[in-house]
Amino acid sequence: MTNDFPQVLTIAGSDSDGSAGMQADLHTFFMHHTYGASVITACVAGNSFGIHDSVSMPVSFINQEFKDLADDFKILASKTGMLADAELIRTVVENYKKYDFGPLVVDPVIMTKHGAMLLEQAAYDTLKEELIPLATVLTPNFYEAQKLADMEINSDEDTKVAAKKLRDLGAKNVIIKGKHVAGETDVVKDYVLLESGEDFWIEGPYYHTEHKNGTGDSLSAAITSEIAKGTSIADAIRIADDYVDKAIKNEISVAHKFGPINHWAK
Ligand code: PXL
Repeated sequence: MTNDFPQVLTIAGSDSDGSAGMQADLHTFFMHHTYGASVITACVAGNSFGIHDSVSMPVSFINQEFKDLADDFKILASKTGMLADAELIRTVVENYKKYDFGPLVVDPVIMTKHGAMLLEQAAYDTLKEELIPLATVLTPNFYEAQKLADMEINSDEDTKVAAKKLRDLGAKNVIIKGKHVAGETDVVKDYVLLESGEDFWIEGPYYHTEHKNGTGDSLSAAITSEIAKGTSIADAIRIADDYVDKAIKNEISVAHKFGPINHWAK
């Protein structure tokens, strides 16, 4: 009986406005009927206009969070989000290797959807060399994929080559989230390359809305939940993509500027 209910873990930063980071993960876990636990790595103060301050948690505190969860819970799948610096990434890697917290979904929070860097160079190297090799699923956006694969992506063929390079870094399965090119097309294409070598595209409409905060966090959190429930990786990714599509399409009115997606959308 103990610990029969599917439990998942987010290892991420807290976003005070509730739209992204750990809060988006927890909304998503809830909507996918999984119980969400959290290892908080950093706290961000911000709102829909932007991020205004952040602090990292001490290593000893993060170690204690992992230990407390390992002592009591049965985590079936985990995900990482914002990991502010190299020491923090190393701490997460050590703890993840020490305990059994299931398959790991790595959302490499390196760059925003608009291409701005969120991680300093030393942290980037640690993420690439130590965390990504642990990934069951890696979920970079277009810019993160370009940076990690060390190449420009200008075509579908390029996307496929980049995904293979990300697999060569050690990630078992990869989804590269597509870029919207203003004025060119209103379709966004995500590319999935599975461990088996099978690959597929997921195409969806581009929605002209500013309520898109937490999109990447929610996609990776939904994949994590589905994996915990025993869904195949391919289906977990499809279900997660569909969830995020609906959550963007059915906008809710919260905050003034770059608002959250709608987790209740059906
Ligand atoms: O969505 C990326 C992200 C992840 N984690 C935290 C954030 C953000 C973006 O604002 O604040 C804590």
